[in-house]
Amino acid sequence: RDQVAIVTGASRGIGRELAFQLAAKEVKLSILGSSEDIHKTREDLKAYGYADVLSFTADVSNENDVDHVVRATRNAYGKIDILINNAGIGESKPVESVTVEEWKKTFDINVQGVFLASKSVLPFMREQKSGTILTVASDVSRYTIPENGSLYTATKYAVQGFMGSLAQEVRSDGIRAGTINPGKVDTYFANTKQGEPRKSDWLKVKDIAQAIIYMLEAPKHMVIDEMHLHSIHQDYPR
Ligand code: NJP
Repeated sequence: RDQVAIVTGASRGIGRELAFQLAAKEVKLSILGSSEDIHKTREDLKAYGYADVLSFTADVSNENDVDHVVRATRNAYGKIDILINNAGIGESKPVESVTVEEWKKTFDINVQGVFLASKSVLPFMREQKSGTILTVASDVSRYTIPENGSLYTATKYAVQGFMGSLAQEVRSDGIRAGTINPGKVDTYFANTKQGEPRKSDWLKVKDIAQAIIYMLEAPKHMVIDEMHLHSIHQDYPR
């Protein structure tokens, strides 16, 4: 009750569903995405009767954008209990056709974005002596995939290392940090559409949002470092 959460990448996919599930638990929300679609999520939440929602067009790889969202959240709600680093991009391409621009952009969003948002909320969480930072990484942050995923995999390995180290750094101030590592989820990821027939046996956004809520609702003295989950139908390379 009375919790305040920032969710990045809530225009669609996992982040949008998570926003609905958190709002249903009366969590006050700040949601952000790089496109105007983020405001549609807020309007839809309001249409469901969830009033405490701020929405921001903000790029997670831009320090000013991220700091603005964090400050505005703290000013509006007085505290920040939860940060969900969910925004992310990725495309499958053989290494020799990945451009340096694509490499940098993917790292900027998937890795620097997690760093910037975590850095920005930490002073407030340290002051409060509490908080939870969860990052949606990927099953590829522990395994590799046979699908031209070198760039995407590299970013998620980086995030896994960052979050593991962060968890150690902040726990003495009562702050928990962890990752959730899904297999294939039916979203709009990599320029696809939600609900495509080929994705019928993939995990659903509801599954991931529910798992994140489970991690958030764990007793405050308990840290779930990593949660790995995948569809029972997914081949699982190790
Ligand atoms: O993807 P999608 P997911 N700044 O494309 C936002 C991970 N994951 O829900 O910017 C701020 O439906 C974008 O909004 P907008 C994955 O790596 C997925 O599947 O307004 N926001 C949208 O809301 C990622 O970390 C699978 O267009 C930015 C959201 O991000 C997380 O799950 C498997 C942004 C993406 O929604 C959520 O992805 C896995 C920016 N610069 C891990 N750029 C999977 N789907 O199979 C994008 O292992 N966004």
